[in-house]
Amino acid sequence: MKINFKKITSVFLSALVSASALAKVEPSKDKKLNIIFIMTDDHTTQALSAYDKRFISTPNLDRLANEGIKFNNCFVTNAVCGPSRATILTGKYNHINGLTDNAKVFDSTQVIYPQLLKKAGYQTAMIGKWHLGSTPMGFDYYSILPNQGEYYQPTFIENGKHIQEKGYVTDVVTDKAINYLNSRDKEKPFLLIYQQKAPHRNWLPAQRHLGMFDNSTFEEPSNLLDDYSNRGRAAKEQLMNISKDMWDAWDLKLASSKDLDSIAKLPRANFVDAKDDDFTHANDKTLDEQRFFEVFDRMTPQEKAAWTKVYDKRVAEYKRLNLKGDELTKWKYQQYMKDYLACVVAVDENVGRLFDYLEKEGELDNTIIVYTSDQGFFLGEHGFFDKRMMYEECLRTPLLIRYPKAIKQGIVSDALAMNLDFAPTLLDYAGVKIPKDMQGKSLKPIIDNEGKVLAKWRDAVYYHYYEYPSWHMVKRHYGVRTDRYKLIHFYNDIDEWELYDLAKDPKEMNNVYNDPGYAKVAAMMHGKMKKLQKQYKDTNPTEQ
Ligand code: SGN
Ligand code: CA
Repeated sequence: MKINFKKITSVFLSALVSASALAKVEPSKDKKLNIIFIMTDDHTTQALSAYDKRFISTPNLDRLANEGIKFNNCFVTNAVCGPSRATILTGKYNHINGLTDNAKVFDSTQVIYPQLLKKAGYQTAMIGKWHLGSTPMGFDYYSILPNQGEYYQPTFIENGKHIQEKGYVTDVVTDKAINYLNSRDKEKPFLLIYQQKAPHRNWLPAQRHLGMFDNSTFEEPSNLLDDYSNRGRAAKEQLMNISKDMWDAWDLKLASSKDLDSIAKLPRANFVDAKDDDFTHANDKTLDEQRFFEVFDRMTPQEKAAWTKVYDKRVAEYKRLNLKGDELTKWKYQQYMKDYLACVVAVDENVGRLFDYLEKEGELDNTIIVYTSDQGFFLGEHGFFDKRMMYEECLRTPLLIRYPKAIKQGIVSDALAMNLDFAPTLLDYAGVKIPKDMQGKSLKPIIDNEGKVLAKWRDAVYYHYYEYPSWHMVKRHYGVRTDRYKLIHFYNDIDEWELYDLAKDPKEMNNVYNDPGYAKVAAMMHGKMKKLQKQYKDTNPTEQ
């Protein structure tokens, strides 16, 4: 009889590994772990099947949850792109790191966690969406999308040089990540920050996913047709309503091939460049077709032909149905979901490609992999798209972490986690000292406690949003959320308070701030808010 020693050894070894996982191996004593920080843009938990199975299946992302930890309550400090990124890198609130809104430029002389890892011997790379205005510092290699980036044939700035790439952005960012890992120094641990543009507006799916949801009908949120009664002016006066603020060509892809042909004949000088930070164009629908043409025109002739074949059917349906009012809103919601979700499918596939590469290299289990988004997003809840509001759908962001050497498989945490905690957590796992002035906390003790809340853990999170007036016109506000209540103050050109009882009103339809039955709760929440403002040094919140 032939004995397969190799197999026996590997069975024995894997038994040892799982035994040691339960015994909580100290990762710093082990071979230095690698870190991959994966972040997408505007990917909300409703569109990630580890959290919500109503709309889409994301098997590769779910793998992180099944083989690691899923945080159900991870919240951002400010639900908009640049500010969230600045908080993640510095471990500090935006009034401290200076990047209160997307129009500002990040002061890259500040200490960010990749720099500290680099000093500790890590090779560091930043690939994909950066969106902080300044040049990335603290990286051995960077290849970033300028500003928001483009879906088709994206341009990158690679270690200072502009490079025009071919293909679909989600695939290209992954190609670059894999190429980088291939060329790394295999003797040293690495930090790879891999950040997708998708599924950001204006939701252009990859060629292989065009029309993939054409036969699907998505469940509508119960508050898709919200009339904002029992809420204040902030909810009523925003410009992110599916019914009135989505653009026909740019968002809903309702420019037919004929329209696009005629735009193509106009002199290029007619095209107005609506820059991301220039919100004067934010609701100027006269630019709609031109703006769509600009992104469409990046496609190759074959890509354009495949695109119009699919979307001409949508245009024909739109004309044939000739819907009005609520029926039109519901139809728009379906089209929005089709495009947004198709962009998420490409993200999931590409995360799968990255896992395959790591597995082949034998590095998968030696790498702590974090998955998150810069914030959540509204998928029709309250009739909204976009984010910014301190309401649940965009305050919450996905957080999945896999590292089988020290994280038990399939654990779930309801602890109040924050994007403020990411930097301290990663430094902690890497065995690098966490600077005292970082305002977040390492999540490692919670993870070691199998996700269960610790006696000394925070009981509330603090939020502050500043970008007003700007895109979508969401009023400035700050607030505090505990596991049950949420208190928000909208300020600047308004002075209104909202209080929600999330146990009784999880969809935040009923502001109880002036309800005498909630006076005690309101007082308790004011107390927590004051305490956190002091702790985080945001004591003059209306003065930024
Ligand atoms: C663009 C989008 C907005 C979006 C901002 C910020 N408009 O300006 O809808 O809120 O980005 O997004 S678009 O017409 O150009 O698509 S963020 O994720 O970068 O904060
Ligand atoms: Ca974003």
